[in-house]
Amino acid sequence: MSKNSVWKERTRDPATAEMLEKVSESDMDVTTIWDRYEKMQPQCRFGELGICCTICLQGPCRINPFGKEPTRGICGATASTIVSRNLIRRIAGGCAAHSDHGRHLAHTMHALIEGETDVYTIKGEDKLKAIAERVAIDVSGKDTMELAEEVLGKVFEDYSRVERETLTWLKTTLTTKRLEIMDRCDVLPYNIDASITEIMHRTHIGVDADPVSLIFSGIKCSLADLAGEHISTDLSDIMFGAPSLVTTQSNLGVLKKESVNIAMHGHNPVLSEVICDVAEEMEDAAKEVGADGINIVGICCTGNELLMRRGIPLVTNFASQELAIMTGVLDAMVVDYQCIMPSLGMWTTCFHTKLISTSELCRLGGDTHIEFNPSSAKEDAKKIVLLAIQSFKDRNEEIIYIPDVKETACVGFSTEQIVEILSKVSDDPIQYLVDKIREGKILGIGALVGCNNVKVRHDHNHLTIAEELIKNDILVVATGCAAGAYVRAGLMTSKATKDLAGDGLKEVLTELGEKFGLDDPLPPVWHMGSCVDNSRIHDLATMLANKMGVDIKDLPVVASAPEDMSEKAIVIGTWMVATGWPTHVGVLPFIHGSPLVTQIAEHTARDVFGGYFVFEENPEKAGKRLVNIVKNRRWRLGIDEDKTVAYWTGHTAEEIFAEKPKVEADGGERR
Ligand code: NFS
Ligand code: SF4
Repeated sequence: MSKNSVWKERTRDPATAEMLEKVSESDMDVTTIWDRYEKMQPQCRFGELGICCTICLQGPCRINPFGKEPTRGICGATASTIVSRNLIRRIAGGCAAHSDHGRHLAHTMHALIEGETDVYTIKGEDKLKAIAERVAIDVSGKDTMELAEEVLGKVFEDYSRVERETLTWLKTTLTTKRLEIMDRCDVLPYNIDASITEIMHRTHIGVDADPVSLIFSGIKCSLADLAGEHISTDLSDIMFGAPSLVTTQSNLGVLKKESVNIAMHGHNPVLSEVICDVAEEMEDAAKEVGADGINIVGICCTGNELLMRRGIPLVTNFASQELAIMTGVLDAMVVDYQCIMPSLGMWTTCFHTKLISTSELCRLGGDTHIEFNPSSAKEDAKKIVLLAIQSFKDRNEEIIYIPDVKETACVGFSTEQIVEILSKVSDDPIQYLVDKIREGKILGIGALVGCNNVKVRHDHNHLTIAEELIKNDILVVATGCAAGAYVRAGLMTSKATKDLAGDGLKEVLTELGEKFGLDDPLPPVWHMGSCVDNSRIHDLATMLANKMGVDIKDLPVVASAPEDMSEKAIVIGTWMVATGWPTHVGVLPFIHGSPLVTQIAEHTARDVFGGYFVFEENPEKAGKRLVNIVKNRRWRLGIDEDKTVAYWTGHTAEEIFAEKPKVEADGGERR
């Protein structure tokens, strides 16, 4: 057994394993997420099954999962009521996080338009125009600021509408067929905030006890979340530009001993974009303290935003965030909000690293709080960078250890960039993709998204499933910490295409790479951004569906959150199912205490929306199952023959489904 094999059981990332070993050898009084997970064992089974209720103070109430007493909570709530209420409160939590992120971008853009800040500009004029046209604004004769103001007006409307009209960011981003289904099910939200409030109200003691209506209000809120995510992506692209291809390096090895290292961690690009600009101007100040300059790196989705737009290296994803501090060269960890471990305060008190919180929403023990506001953005950013520079002087040279692990990655696959790449090979870019899918060069598309979860080996599920998909000619698009795993593991390289992709996929990626002016194939995993940028994946699928004249539920696509952890992952999974994606999760959500809710997630959802959840903890099995789902959907579309079905029925798919799309909107594929 190699020296750090025990650490390799915890993670598939060599840099993380190396640092875990370092932690074990040190006498620092710190614990990692893995240590704390071990101390937490055994975890509560009632909680795991979702049948513990603390909604009112008569509880906690726990239902006996074996059918014995107690079968109801003190108020009379059944297991299914409790599971549904807990589930949709998580959905509301995820929606709140994403949509509040969108709102903060909207407020920043408002400050820009009102002239309250001169730090931000409209870098994505084309995107602004495209969005304005999409949301039915007459663009003729209007200048950039007028358009921005009108688009922003529509954004604020989606957060505050009184009339029962569907959210603009859903009406203009869903297929017609999807809108019909949603309308029929009465799950089209009119106001993002109201959807969250409605859930908190419904789940209060003594309101909704019907699991089905509870779940449907959860679906409505998940659609509000999709709108909130889409708004976040759109406004970020308007202010900071839509990402385009950029090559960079990632993993802990990008930290530099000689530089002032600043990690930008969290989710919202409004702060990190300014920090990058300001840092460029403050190089001299860094040199004055003996550094050779300022090295900005990213963690989690703020990291993904910077990676996509600026090629800033991603240093870790969620699970390994603490270990960046262990290197002894991280001079500041600057956080906005979401997925920031509360343990960072403990870590930074043991090291010289300054933990700088910047949002009133997110304070941590041991932090230095420098509140960041759009109107004083530059001054705030300067204070933050200066603190990092001063912190450089406090380093303890003796403990410095940077693993020599980094990987190259080609990232920046916004939908705009994808269309541009495809336009090099065809006048009808999306049709090219459709043709390759029909020819079977690309079997389908796999969206690999979501978090790390310490319950599974770090990055292992992400990598195992991606490798299985690309081997089977399924193009992978990725966001969030899944993308963080691929970027650090070398799956976003030409080499990965050459070594790991199936022949058909390799052929297409090679053609695209060459025609786009790269000497090498495009990578087999396309980084589409942060978690709110799942809206980009939604747009890509919608474009494909519209081009093929079908709905997303008919497309040969699958989604997976192999290491799902957060409420945000739950809400994303929910809208993906509702928009027609078969959606795998590798860590079970807390719903299995209710056979009814589990059945809705796995089966009823399929009947109603065409999408459904696939629960599978084994990543090898999950990968194979996802490949089979893609093949099954190809067969249903009439693209491929399925020999088994032909054998048993004596008919081809064409004959079974006389007209296209093959299955009625409220039908759905059967296993
Ligand atoms: Ni998504 Fe991004 Fe990572 Fe999960 Fe957290 S950082 S918003 S929630 S853990 S992928
Ligand atoms: Fe118990 Fe009902 Fe109160 Fe929940 S709401 S804690 S089930 S009494």
